[in-house]
Amino acid sequence: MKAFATENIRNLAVIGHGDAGKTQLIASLMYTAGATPRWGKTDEGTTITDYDEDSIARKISLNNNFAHLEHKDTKINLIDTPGYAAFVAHARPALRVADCALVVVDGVHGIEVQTEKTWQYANEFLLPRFMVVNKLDKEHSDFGHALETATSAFARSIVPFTLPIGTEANFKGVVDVVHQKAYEFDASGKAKEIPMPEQGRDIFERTRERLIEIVAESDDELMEKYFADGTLPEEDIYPNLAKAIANSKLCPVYAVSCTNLVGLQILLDHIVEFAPNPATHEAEYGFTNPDGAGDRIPRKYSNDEPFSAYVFRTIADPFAGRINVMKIISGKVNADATVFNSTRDAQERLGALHVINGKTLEKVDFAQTGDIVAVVKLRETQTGDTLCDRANAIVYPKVEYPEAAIAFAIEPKSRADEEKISVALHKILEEDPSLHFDRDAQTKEFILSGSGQLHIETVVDKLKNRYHVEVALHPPKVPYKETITQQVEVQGRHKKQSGGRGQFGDCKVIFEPLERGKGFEWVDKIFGGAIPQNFRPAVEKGILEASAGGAVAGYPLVDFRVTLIDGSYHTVDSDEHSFKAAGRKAFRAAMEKAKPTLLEPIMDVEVFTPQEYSGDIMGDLNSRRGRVSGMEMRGKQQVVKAKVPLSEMLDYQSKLNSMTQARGSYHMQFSHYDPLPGNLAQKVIDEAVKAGRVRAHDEDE
Ligand SMILES: Nc1nc2c(ncn2[C@@H]2O[C@H](COP(=O)(O)OP(=O)(O)OP(=O)(O)O)[C@@H](O)[C@H]2O)c(=O)[nH]1
Ligand SMILES: [Mg+2]
Repeated sequence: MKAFATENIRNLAVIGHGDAGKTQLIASLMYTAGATPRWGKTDEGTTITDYDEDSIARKISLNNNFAHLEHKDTKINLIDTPGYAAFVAHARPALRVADCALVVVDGVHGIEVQTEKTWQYANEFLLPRFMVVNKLDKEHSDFGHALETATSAFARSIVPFTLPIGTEANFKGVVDVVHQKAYEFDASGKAKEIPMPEQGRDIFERTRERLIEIVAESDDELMEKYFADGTLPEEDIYPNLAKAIANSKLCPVYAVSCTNLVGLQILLDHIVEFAPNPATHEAEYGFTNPDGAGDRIPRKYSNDEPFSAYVFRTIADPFAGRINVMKIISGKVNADATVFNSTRDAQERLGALHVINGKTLEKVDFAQTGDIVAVVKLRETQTGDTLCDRANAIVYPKVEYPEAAIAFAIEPKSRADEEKISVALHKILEEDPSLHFDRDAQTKEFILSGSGQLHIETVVDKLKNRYHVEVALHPPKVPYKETITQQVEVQGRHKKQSGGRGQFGDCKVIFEPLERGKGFEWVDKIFGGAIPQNFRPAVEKGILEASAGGAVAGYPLVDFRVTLIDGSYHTVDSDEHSFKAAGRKAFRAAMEKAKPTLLEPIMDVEVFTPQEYSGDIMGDLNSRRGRVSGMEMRGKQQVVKAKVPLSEMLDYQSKLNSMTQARGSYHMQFSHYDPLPGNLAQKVIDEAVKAGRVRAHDEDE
């Protein structure tokens, strides 16, 4: 692979909703450009970027992967990102290092939930955008409709740079609106110029007019020229279109079919001509110290600046070992260079540098500003780290991932599995910053948290297939709580006589239920000195401690008030310890009579779905004890809002996928606690007893 100057590099993060065809687009672009002799297909599991067995088996991308091609003396680096809800957060580091986002839209469905989400991510990183409307060979595909959904969803000028010739099965060519030419494509994706078609002439003219307007609006002088002549010379149009794109004023749209290789060569031409190169950025900002501490320093994208690079992906390769992928932000770097990891204050020797195509690494001698390269087997470097010149240290801010949404306990199946699990999980975590791993101090269980059930399931698969560690996946834990339903008055009396000084504490208290969310209240209503002032907090403490272990199933008791009304003490034998014990006894006595019950968390749920499935979704939510509270349209998506118990939502993602053919998505957050219905409560209690979480009332002291 030859070296490319910064101006001749394009870094594109391919983003969009799951199934839009991102992985196929990259495979088809590679084939069209002649970068691969064989045309990879997602349906056959032969694409460059979905190479790992989990992706092939599930037919979805699970993490960021890479491909690059050469077109018109330009190196185009393509980062394939996942569009599936559980993995879509990986698009963030890809967008962080890309110089342009390539948004892939399904030509049948138009803009979908994850298209919007990844678009928001791209906004965060202030990224210019290209858009591809894909699958225009398919029945019911509609370029105009897809474009409409885009313009109504996003605030910027979204204008076709190519228009389709023919529809569905007859989609055979495109009109290049910018250069005013028409093309057809042969079986290998090569463009052949044809006469401009008469059909659709009006749309073409309107679109071109709009482009010229956008160019005119970008500059006062051009505006005057435009008013005087009614148009602009070609030499003013092209560079100013590129500028409008780089300034995020304009998003060009391309009509393509990845399965028929229609429109792709023109897309490549336009990427070279109009997509920003890395040096288009004015500067990147870092800090002198990790975690954003110290001075803020600008760094230009230039070979003349000191070396710096941001590591945005780690791959645990079973053969090569740990692969770190970085974007060179400034300077030049040679293979075998010694660099400084400024995030960890450590020296690293780079070894060989590589460019990446899927699982294939190819050695290069050096890399320049703007390029994306991989290094193997660094000692300490991880995703999110900065590598740089020690004398000119800089630390770039890390890309943040969203919080984990769900936690599962996993249990190694055998002793051997237990021994291997930590090492294996450590490697998986290096690859996946959206995953978290804890060990519960009390139960000794391994807790994995991630973005959804599917996410955790892929981790379990990886443990098994790649690291030969077998684990059982336990259902996620629901944080139940307990409360009381009746007011009771009880006595707690603790008395022990065993030679020497005895123990004595005695209290009379009233327990009463409080409203949901009130927690715990303590009221001291003792008049006089039935219990000395200094022992009363011990009673409260004893009750609180006991309430943490619950009354029926070991969950914390909440929403109750305790009023201390009377008691007695002994001048010699009474002490704090005795009154704490009295408090605990009062608690237990109260639980015998106050009719304790279980509370369950209720979630606010929003489901996004194509309209045709909303009936099924509501029916299903009802069967999950949910209460649908509203419906609205957002773009082309129907949003169903409901309150649903958390315990009913644990398997929701997979059900939603099967109901909507993977086109629905949802999010939820905690709303409030409600009483758990009797039959379900009994189940939870039985389980708690079986798990040994409810202790028999020990006659302590
Ligand atoms: N008819 C038709 N099908 C296409 C086209 N492009 C992709 N597909 C199909 O769409 C499906 C999804 O393609 P992928 O490339 O895996 O989609 P993706 O966007 O990478 O999906 P995720 O990785 O899950 O986000 C596959 O079955 C492809 O064959 C196209 O131009 N026309
Ligand atoms: Mg994919």
